[in-house]
Amino acid sequence: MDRRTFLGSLAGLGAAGIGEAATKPNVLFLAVDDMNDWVGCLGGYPGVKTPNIDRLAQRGVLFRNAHCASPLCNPSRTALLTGRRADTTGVYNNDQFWRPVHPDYVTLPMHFKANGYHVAGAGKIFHHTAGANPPDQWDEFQLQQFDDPWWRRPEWYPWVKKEPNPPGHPFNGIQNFQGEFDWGVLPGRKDEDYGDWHAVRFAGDFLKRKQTKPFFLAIGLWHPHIPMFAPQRFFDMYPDPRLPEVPETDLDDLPPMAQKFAAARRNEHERILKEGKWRDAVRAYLAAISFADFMVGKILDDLDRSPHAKNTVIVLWSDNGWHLGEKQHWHKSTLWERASHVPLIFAGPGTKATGTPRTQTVSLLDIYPTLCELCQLPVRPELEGESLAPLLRDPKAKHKPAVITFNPGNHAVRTERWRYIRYSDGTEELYDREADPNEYRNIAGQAQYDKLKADLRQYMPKTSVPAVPEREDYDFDFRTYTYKLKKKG
Ligand SMILES: [Ca+2]
Repeated sequence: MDRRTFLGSLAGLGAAGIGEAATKPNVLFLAVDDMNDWVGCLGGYPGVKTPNIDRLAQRGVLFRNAHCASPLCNPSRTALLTGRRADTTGVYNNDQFWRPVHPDYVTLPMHFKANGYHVAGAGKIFHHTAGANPPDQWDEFQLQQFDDPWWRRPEWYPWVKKEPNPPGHPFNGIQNFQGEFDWGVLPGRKDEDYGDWHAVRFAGDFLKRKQTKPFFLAIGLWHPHIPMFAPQRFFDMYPDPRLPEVPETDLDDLPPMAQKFAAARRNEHERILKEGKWRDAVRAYLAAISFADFMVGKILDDLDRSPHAKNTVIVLWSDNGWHLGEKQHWHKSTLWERASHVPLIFAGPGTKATGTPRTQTVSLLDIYPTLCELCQLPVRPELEGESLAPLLRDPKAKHKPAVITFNPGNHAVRTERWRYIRYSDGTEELYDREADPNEYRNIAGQAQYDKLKADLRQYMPKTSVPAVPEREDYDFDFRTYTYKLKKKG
């Protein structure tokens, strides 16, 4: 036996006999939901308390300028997990299924599974409604538990036992508001009674176990997504929250499609103002962020105490940002910074110059190829992101601008300085983020920027596939996880 064959058989033995040191690194894939840049290390809201995410950024590599591929849960997560842009998958909104249209797609967890990993997950990784998270993606998976089972429709969340509205509901005191958009402290609940704690506990139990293979462990926290429920002490951290600045004239220079996106759910903005609840809602978002951070800390502590601490790549990400009244808009689903800028941190094997934030613009699409490279898995040729491994080694490495897509043919290109938006009807916005970090002044109409816009346009996809069918177009059976397209007409 020559040396190479001998080493080869040793590597083969790794899984069965020698233990983790001889095998590939594990992955802890940690998602939070709707967390914008109001995170200590990102500076979006000075005074926010996120000590655990901040310490992860210190021990790893923080991407200060990371953007989702699409500013909404299902298209963002589908892009990240399939490695393809929304314009390629046709998944542009929250009511679409990727699986029946693309049964051949090899997603990130499937790729790890096919390459010898034990693949486990809990909570919200794929989109959270039934039909988005096929069980064959995982060796084991624990479904998401919600803080508000009284609101969850059985056809979307068939595993949830619906409950009647509890006393004191709605907890934000706004009667007949949008059902999920509630916030407050749930009476009588301890930390571990909140829905996300099921995923936290799953992570803790998993990490204690001895593993015979390298693992890919995906933990998806729902916080700070609405409803923004958290224990009282997280609300107490923010006695006097600041409101975002919203100039009255901010929308005046926007093209019609931008106006339309800003106006979606405008009634919620107006209702929050009318009820005098803006500051309360901001406080609840901050509380939900700090509660999410607390749970992230628990998972990181469990990893650090485990035998896997040294051989696990950690990646933390949020699927999209969140508006809290900026541009008179709430939620996500816009092409502005508020909806696209997200936390992204890598730590562990393969990272160097840790504690030094990277300022290059990057995309969540880049996570899939990065994890392949860090774990020495083949990089699938269809992936549309670009590995971040060079940036993880070298803070000065070059990287492509980030492209954000919302609905077919509407794109934003984000470089370190500029945000250029072009809608499907050819109308545009351009912001110089050095001079105008809140994106108040649309300068797309100034002739001096024509060359810049033409250069940035090169990064936008040239074509967009039509939207795939929606949930209501199918008969979906949760027990057998099968989709049957309904006959038209
Ligand atoms: Ca989301």
